[in-house]
This record gives sequence, C-alpha cells and structure tokens, in this order.
Amino acid sequence: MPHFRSLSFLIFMVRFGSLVGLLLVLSGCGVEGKPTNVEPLDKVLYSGPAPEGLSSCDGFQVVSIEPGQTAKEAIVSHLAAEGKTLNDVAFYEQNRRIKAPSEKFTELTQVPQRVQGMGVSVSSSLTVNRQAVVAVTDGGVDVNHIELKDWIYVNSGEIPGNGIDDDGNGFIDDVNGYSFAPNNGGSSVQDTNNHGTHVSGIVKRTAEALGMSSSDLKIMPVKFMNTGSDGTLEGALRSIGYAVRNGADVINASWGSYGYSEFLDHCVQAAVAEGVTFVAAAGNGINGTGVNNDSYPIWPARVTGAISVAAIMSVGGNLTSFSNYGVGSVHLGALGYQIESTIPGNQYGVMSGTSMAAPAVAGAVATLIATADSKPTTSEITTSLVQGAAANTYLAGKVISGGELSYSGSKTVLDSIQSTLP
Ligand SMILES: [Ca+2]
Ligand SMILES: [Ca+2]
Repeated sequence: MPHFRSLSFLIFMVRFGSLVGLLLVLSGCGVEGKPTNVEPLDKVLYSGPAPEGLSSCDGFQVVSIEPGQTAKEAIVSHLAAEGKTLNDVAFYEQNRRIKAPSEKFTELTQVPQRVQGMGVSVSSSLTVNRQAVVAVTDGGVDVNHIELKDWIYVNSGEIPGNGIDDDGNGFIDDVNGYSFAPNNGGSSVQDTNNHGTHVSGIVKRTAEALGMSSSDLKIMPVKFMNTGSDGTLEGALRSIGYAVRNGADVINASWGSYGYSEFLDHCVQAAVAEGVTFVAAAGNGINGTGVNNDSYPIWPARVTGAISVAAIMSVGGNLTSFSNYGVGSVHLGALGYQIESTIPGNQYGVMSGTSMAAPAVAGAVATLIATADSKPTTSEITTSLVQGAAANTYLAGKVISGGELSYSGSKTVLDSIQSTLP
C-alpha cells in the first residue's frame, strides 16, 4: 500500500509537473531592466479623486483602451467626455495579465513532506475563542474535496443558485466565496488549475495539526485565475476587496509580481488597516534561483504590513534554491519543498514553492487568531511571528526573524503581548 501511494505521487508529478514550484506572477517590469512577461491588457484602471481604504481594491473605474491608443490617451479621452481631466484622478494603471513563470522542475527525491512536521505540533489542546476565516486568493478551490468540504466558508445569508443577491453584498449566489477570473466570474469558485486547492489543503492541515476543527477555521475561496496564467491585476484587486468586505481574518496570496502596482500597494495596505493579516509568498526567484527581495522587491509580499514567507527544505533546513529571501523584507521561513496536499477530485499531490510556505503561515495565524484571549491586531500577529520564530542557522541574515515558523513560539509571544495590555 505505501508503494502504491508513492506511485500515485509520481504519476501526479508527471501529470502536473508544470505546476510544481508554481508561483503565479503578475506580469510587469522586470528586474535589472529586463521585462518579465509583460502583457498589458486593453483596459486601464483609475481611481479618483482620492481613493480611500478599500476603494483601492474595488472602487476604481475601468476604461477600455481602443486599438492604437495608449492607456493615458484612453483615460484622457474618457475623462474629457465627462468634462474631467487627469487632475480629477488620483492614479491610474493599465490592467495586465497574471502569468505563471516557467519554474525549474523539482524531482521527487524523498518522501513527500506533510505540514504536520513543520514545528507546529502542540501538546496541549486548544482553547478556541472565535472562528477564523482564511481567504485563499488563487485559482479557486475544490469545495467538494472530501478533506476540505467541511472547512469551506459558507455565506449563511446567501441562498445558493436562485440568481438573487440574498444578503445584498453585491454578489449573486456567493455561497462559498466568489470568482473574479477572466470570462469566468461568478458564484462558482471551482478550481481549474490545482494550485488553489493545494494551497487550501496546507492552510487546513496546518491548523488541524494545531488542534483546530472545521468549525474553528473556514477557508474562503476567492478566485481570480482559471489556468494559473490568465488572471489580471483587476481580478486580484477585486479578490482582496471581496475577502476583506466579507469577513476574512487572514488573506493568503501565493502569487506575486516584480512589477510594482500602486493599486495593489494601496489595496493591501487597506486590507491590513481593516485588521486583516495578509500573508504572501516571497517568490520563487528569477529563472528558478532565489533572489534578495531587499534589492528585487516582489508584490504584494513587499507591501508595508504584509507578511512575506520564504520556503525552506525541511524543518531546521536550508532555504530552497528557488526561494527568495531578504533580511529587510522577508519575515520568516516555512516548509515549501515537496509538500503533499489536496488537489481537485479527491486527489492528493506534491508541490514545491513559496506558494506552499505562505499557507502554512496563514494556517498558523488563523490558529493564533482563533485562540487569542482578544482578537489580535495585525501588528501583534507580525510581532508574534517574527519574535516567536524558531531560530534556523540557515536563515540568519536571510530573513527578518532569522528563523522559521513556530506556532508555539508565536503563541507564547502573543500571549505575553496581550497579557501586558491594560
Ligand atoms: Ca451575495
Ligand atoms: Ca442567492
């Protein structure tokens, strides 16, 4: 039987080899002046006159760019028709494609790792004081997966399938989250590329290993990609806005871009200001080799207030060769090499990447939030993760904490912070 299991993993690796190490990358201007997958789209987003808070995520206007027009010409023309000028606009950006980079295929050389090994074991049972919701902004989630279905967020105010926005949140039939994926928006959040279901399984397994149950943690699927390469900046922004406005405590972003986006920067900062912990992958390097995010920032991981996560080989082990790092920009490491988790159709698969490390932190953060005496602030969570990280000699000088995810260490720090409050 164990042999059979290994075989099925190998088959999976072959079938889904292109997804191993997948980190979805917003295309944009590249590092060292080289463009990376720049694919601007025929829309321009603008916000004005003063985008405040979450309006950066979903309060912008979208204008089509006609053939032969630049983004600026399109918006100037559009504004002129309304008797306005660029002075009435806070900022604008051309919409762009989200692409998956070509990642180095990582051979399966050892028994797949399960998140339970990730320094997250606890001896005592948990006292859960509140439910925590983790939004997985990604390519959708198989909400019917036998391991995940009980853990999926349910919008109790929404009657499914009746074509009516019963809870009046602006989204029809959003009973399990919502999709902002190109040409596939709507109430179905079903995963069509494996990545989001794999990420969700890591969130669930991490929290479960810490003692959380399906009533303590809910995973909110917010989809903005279909294939892993066809998402847009617009969809990413709307996904974050949806998650925050509909009760997420934590947002996981296993995607990123080396190209700066003013909208994304404002949007993520707004999410954090609303009290949502934003956990992002530090990135899988450039051409498969990790780079220093201090010099080559990746977004949204680098946004002020976000928590950036690097991928390590094993508990106490080195950084993976593909993982980005940065003593001034990446907060901590977590397991991100050959991780077993869920994929659609009641299947299981192995993937490597900072995409896998981030949701381990998201699951631990959800557990910290659920078990704290009073709901922690985002800065309390960040302090707890950094100060409570387990020292790892390979990560000294590589990440802010010099260490890797430790739930028990973080819990101790958080309890200490909260006990000294008046
Ligand atoms: Ca609704
Ligand atoms: Ca409905």
